[in-house]
Amino acid sequence: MALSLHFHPLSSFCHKALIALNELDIEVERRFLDLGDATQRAEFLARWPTGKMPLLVDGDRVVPETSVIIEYLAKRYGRPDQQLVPTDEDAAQEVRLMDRLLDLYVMLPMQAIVGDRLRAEADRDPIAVNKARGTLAMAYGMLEERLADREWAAGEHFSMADCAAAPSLFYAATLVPFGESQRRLGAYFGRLMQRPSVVRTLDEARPYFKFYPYREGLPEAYSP
Ligand SMILES: N[C@@H](CCC(=O)N[C@@H](CS)C(=O)NCC(=O)O)C(=O)O
Repeated sequence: MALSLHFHPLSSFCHKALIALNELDIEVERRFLDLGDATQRAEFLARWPTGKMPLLVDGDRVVPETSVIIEYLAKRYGRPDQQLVPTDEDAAQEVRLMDRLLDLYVMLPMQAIVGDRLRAEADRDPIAVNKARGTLAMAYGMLEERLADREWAAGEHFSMADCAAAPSLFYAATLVPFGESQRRLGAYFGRLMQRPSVVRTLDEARPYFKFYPYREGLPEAYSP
Protein backbone atom coordinates (compact mmCIF):
# COMPACT_ATOMS: atom_id res chain seq x y z
CA MET A 1 0.00 0.00 0.00
CA ALA A 2 1.47 3.38 -1.01
CA LEU A 3 -0.96 5.76 0.63
CA SER A 4 0.06 9.28 1.53
CA LEU A 5 -1.84 12.24 2.88
CA HIS A 6 -0.81 15.84 2.21
CA PHE A 7 -1.90 17.76 5.27
CA HIS A 8 -1.29 20.52 7.78
CA PRO A 9 -1.66 19.72 11.49
CA LEU A 10 -3.87 22.76 12.27
CA SER A 11 -6.28 22.32 9.37
CA SER A 12 -9.81 21.32 10.35
CA PHE A 13 -10.52 19.50 7.08
CA CYS A 14 -7.26 17.59 7.54
CA HIS A 15 -8.41 16.63 11.05
CA LYS A 16 -11.61 15.27 9.50
CA ALA A 17 -9.59 12.91 7.28
CA LEU A 18 -7.15 12.00 10.07
CA ILE A 19 -10.01 11.08 12.42
CA ALA A 20 -11.38 8.78 9.72
CA LEU A 21 -7.95 7.20 9.21
CA ASN A 22 -7.74 6.55 12.95
CA GLU A 23 -11.25 5.08 13.02
CA LEU A 24 -10.41 2.82 10.11
CA ASP A 25 -7.00 1.87 11.55
CA ILE A 26 -5.24 2.84 8.36
CA GLU A 27 -1.70 4.15 8.48
CA VAL A 28 -0.61 6.49 5.72
CA GLU A 29 2.55 8.37 5.04
CA ARG A 30 1.90 11.90 6.26
CA ARG A 31 3.29 14.69 4.12
CA PHE A 32 3.37 18.01 5.93
CA LEU A 33 2.14 20.65 3.49
CA ASP A 34 3.14 24.27 3.92
CA LEU A 35 1.10 26.29 1.42
CA GLY A 36 2.99 29.40 2.53
CA ASP A 37 6.08 27.95 0.85
CA ALA A 38 6.05 28.99 -2.82
CA THR A 39 7.68 25.80 -4.12
CA GLN A 40 5.40 23.48 -2.16
CA ARG A 41 2.37 25.53 -3.18
CA ALA A 42 3.27 25.36 -6.89
CA GLU A 43 3.88 21.60 -6.69
CA PHE A 44 0.62 21.07 -4.84
CA LEU A 45 -1.40 23.18 -7.30
CA ALA A 46 0.08 21.19 -10.18
CA ARG A 47 -1.25 18.06 -8.52
CA TRP A 48 -4.63 19.44 -7.45
CA PRO A 49 -5.70 22.83 -8.85
CA THR A 50 -8.10 23.85 -6.05
CA GLY A 51 -5.09 23.96 -3.72
CA LYS A 52 -7.27 22.55 -0.93
CA MET A 53 -5.98 20.01 1.54
CA PRO A 54 -6.03 17.28 2.60
CA LEU A 55 -5.16 15.34 -0.51
CA LEU A 56 -4.86 11.57 -0.50
CA VAL A 57 -2.46 9.96 -2.94
CA ASP A 58 -2.82 6.24 -3.58
CA GLY A 59 -0.07 5.17 -5.97
CA ASP A 60 -0.81 7.06 -9.19
CA ARG A 61 -4.26 8.07 -8.04
CA VAL A 62 -5.05 11.46 -6.54
CA VAL A 63 -8.08 11.47 -4.25
CA PRO A 64 -9.28 14.96 -3.19
CA GLU A 65 -12.16 16.22 -1.00
CA THR A 66 -12.53 14.85 2.52
CA SER A 67 -15.89 13.14 2.07
CA VAL A 68 -14.66 11.42 -1.08
CA ILE A 69 -11.38 10.51 0.63
CA ILE A 70 -13.23 8.96 3.56
CA GLU A 71 -15.58 6.88 1.39
CA TYR A 72 -12.61 5.82 -0.75
CA LEU A 73 -10.58 4.70 2.26
CA ALA A 74 -13.51 2.99 3.95
CA LYS A 75 -14.46 1.01 0.84
CA ARG A 76 -10.98 -0.01 -0.23
CA TYR A 77 -8.98 -0.27 2.98
CA GLY A 78 -11.46 -0.29 5.88
CA ARG A 79 -12.54 -3.27 7.92
CA PRO A 80 -16.10 -4.47 7.26
CA ASP A 81 -17.10 -3.63 10.86
CA GLN A 82 -15.93 -0.01 10.50
CA GLN A 83 -18.72 1.55 8.49
CA LEU A 84 -18.11 5.26 8.44
CA VAL A 85 -20.68 5.28 5.63
CA PRO A 86 -23.23 2.52 6.27
CA THR A 87 -24.24 0.02 3.61
CA ASP A 88 -27.93 0.65 4.30
CA GLU A 89 -28.97 3.31 1.77
CA ASP A 90 -31.24 5.33 4.08
CA ALA A 91 -28.64 5.38 6.83
CA ALA A 92 -25.94 6.32 4.29
CA GLN A 93 -28.06 9.20 3.01
CA GLU A 94 -28.44 10.60 6.53
CA VAL A 95 -24.67 10.33 7.04
CA ARG A 96 -24.00 12.18 3.78
CA LEU A 97 -26.57 14.85 4.64
CA MET A 98 -25.11 15.49 8.09
CA ASP A 99 -21.60 15.47 6.63
CA ARG A 100 -22.67 18.17 4.11
CA LEU A 101 -24.44 20.25 6.78
CA LEU A 102 -21.39 20.15 9.03
CA ASP A 103 -18.95 21.00 6.23
CA LEU A 104 -21.06 23.76 4.68
CA TYR A 105 -22.65 25.39 7.72
CA VAL A 106 -20.08 24.83 10.46
CA MET A 107 -16.66 24.14 8.90
CA LEU A 108 -16.84 26.80 6.16
CA PRO A 109 -18.19 29.72 8.24
CA MET A 110 -15.68 28.84 10.97
CA GLN A 111 -12.91 28.91 8.33
CA ALA A 112 -14.18 32.27 7.02
CA ILE A 113 -14.04 33.88 10.48
CA VAL A 114 -10.55 32.54 11.24
CA GLY A 115 -9.34 33.45 7.74
CA ASP A 116 -10.59 37.00 8.20
CA ARG A 117 -8.63 37.36 11.45
CA LEU A 118 -5.45 36.24 9.71
CA ARG A 119 -5.73 39.06 7.15
CA ALA A 120 -4.26 42.53 7.49
CA GLU A 121 -6.71 44.76 9.35
CA ALA A 122 -7.48 46.84 6.25
CA ASP A 123 -8.55 43.72 4.34
CA ARG A 124 -10.97 42.41 6.97
CA ASP A 125 -14.69 42.17 6.24
CA PRO A 126 -16.89 42.57 9.35
CA ILE A 127 -20.10 42.05 7.37
CA ALA A 128 -18.94 38.66 6.10
CA VAL A 129 -17.75 37.74 9.61
CA ASN A 130 -21.13 38.63 11.14
CA LYS A 131 -22.89 36.61 8.49
CA ALA A 132 -20.63 33.63 9.22
CA ARG A 133 -21.34 33.95 12.96
CA GLY A 134 -25.06 33.92 12.17
CA THR A 135 -24.61 30.78 10.08
CA LEU A 136 -22.84 29.07 12.98
CA ALA A 137 -25.66 30.01 15.36
CA MET A 138 -28.23 28.66 12.86
CA ALA A 139 -26.25 25.42 12.46
CA TYR A 140 -26.00 24.93 16.24
CA GLY A 141 -29.80 25.25 16.49
CA MET A 142 -30.28 22.74 13.70
CA LEU A 143 -27.84 20.29 15.31
CA GLU A 144 -29.52 20.66 18.70
CA GLU A 145 -32.81 19.56 17.13
CA ARG A 146 -31.33 16.68 15.18
CA LEU A 147 -29.49 15.38 18.24
CA ALA A 148 -32.81 14.85 20.05
CA ASP A 149 -33.05 11.25 18.89
CA ARG A 150 -29.44 10.21 18.39
CA GLU A 151 -26.10 9.79 20.09
CA TRP A 152 -23.94 10.61 17.08
CA ALA A 153 -24.47 13.09 14.25
CA ALA A 154 -26.34 10.72 11.96
CA GLY A 155 -27.68 8.07 14.31
CA GLU A 156 -26.55 5.46 16.79
CA HIS A 157 -23.17 4.83 15.22
CA PHE A 158 -20.10 7.01 14.80
CA SER A 159 -19.84 7.90 11.10
CA MET A 160 -18.22 10.15 8.53
CA ALA A 161 -20.50 12.94 9.77
CA ASP A 162 -18.85 12.77 13.18
CA CYS A 163 -15.42 13.01 11.52
CA ALA A 164 -16.67 16.34 10.10
CA ALA A 165 -18.34 17.40 13.35
CA ALA A 166 -15.37 17.01 15.68
CA PRO A 167 -12.92 19.48 14.10
CA SER A 168 -15.60 21.90 12.89
CA LEU A 169 -17.20 22.21 16.35
CA PHE A 170 -13.79 22.19 18.06
CA TYR A 171 -12.81 25.40 16.31
CA ALA A 172 -16.31 26.89 15.89
CA ALA A 173 -16.91 26.81 19.66
CA THR A 174 -13.95 29.18 20.09
CA LEU A 175 -15.81 31.71 17.91
CA VAL A 176 -19.46 31.23 18.86
CA PRO A 177 -19.81 29.28 22.12
CA PHE A 178 -22.69 26.79 22.42
CA GLY A 179 -25.79 28.41 23.95
CA GLU A 180 -27.25 27.60 27.37
CA SER A 181 -30.18 25.93 25.63
CA GLN A 182 -27.94 23.79 23.43
CA ARG A 183 -27.36 21.08 25.99
CA ARG A 184 -27.58 18.16 23.57
CA LEU A 185 -25.00 19.81 21.35
CA GLY A 186 -22.72 20.43 24.33
CA ALA A 187 -23.05 16.82 25.47
CA TYR A 188 -22.44 15.56 21.92
CA PHE A 189 -19.31 17.71 21.72
CA GLY A 190 -18.17 16.13 25.00
CA ARG A 191 -18.61 12.65 23.49
CA LEU A 192 -16.64 13.67 20.42
CA MET A 193 -13.80 15.00 22.57
CA GLN A 194 -13.53 11.61 24.27
CA ARG A 195 -13.51 9.51 21.13
CA PRO A 196 -10.01 7.95 20.81
CA SER A 197 -9.71 8.80 17.08
CA VAL A 198 -10.41 12.46 17.89
CA VAL A 199 -8.14 12.52 20.95
CA ARG A 200 -5.24 11.14 18.90
CA THR A 201 -5.79 13.70 16.13
CA LEU A 202 -5.98 16.65 18.52
CA ASP A 203 -3.01 15.39 20.54
CA GLU A 204 -0.89 15.33 17.41
CA ALA A 205 -1.96 18.89 16.59
CA ARG A 206 -1.18 20.13 20.11
CA PRO A 207 2.24 21.71 19.32
CA TYR A 208 0.56 23.88 16.68
CA PHE A 209 -2.36 25.29 18.67
CA LYS A 210 -0.19 28.18 19.78
CA PHE A 211 -0.49 29.47 16.21
CA TYR A 212 -4.30 29.41 16.22
CA PRO A 213 -5.52 33.03 16.46
CA TYR A 214 -8.47 32.23 18.78
CA ARG A 215 -6.43 29.84 20.96
CA GLU A 216 -7.73 31.44 24.19
CA GLY A 217 -11.14 29.85 23.48
CA LEU A 218 -9.85 26.28 22.97
CA PRO A 219 -10.93 23.62 25.48
CA GLU A 220 -8.63 23.71 28.50
CA ALA A 221 -7.07 20.34 27.63
CA TYR A 222 -5.72 21.84 24.40
CA SER A 223 -4.94 25.34 25.59
CA PRO A 224 -1.34 26.11 24.58
N1 LIG B 1 -14.12 20.77 0.42
C1 LIG B 1 -12.75 20.56 0.81
C2 LIG B 1 -12.30 21.72 1.69
C3 LIG B 1 -10.84 21.62 2.11
C4 LIG B 1 -10.30 22.94 2.68
O1 LIG B 1 -10.97 23.97 2.68
N2 LIG B 1 -9.06 22.89 3.16
C5 LIG B 1 -8.41 24.09 3.68
C6 LIG B 1 -7.68 23.77 4.97
S1 LIG B 1 -8.78 23.44 6.31
C7 LIG B 1 -7.34 24.55 2.70
O2 LIG B 1 -6.75 23.76 2.00
N3 LIG B 1 -7.08 25.84 2.66
C8 LIG B 1 -6.00 26.37 1.87
C9 LIG B 1 -6.40 27.44 0.94
O3 LIG B 1 -7.60 27.69 0.75
O4 LIG B 1 -5.48 28.05 0.36
C10 LIG B 1 -12.60 19.20 1.47
O5 LIG B 1 -13.60 18.69 2.03
O6 LIG B 1 -11.51 18.59 1.41
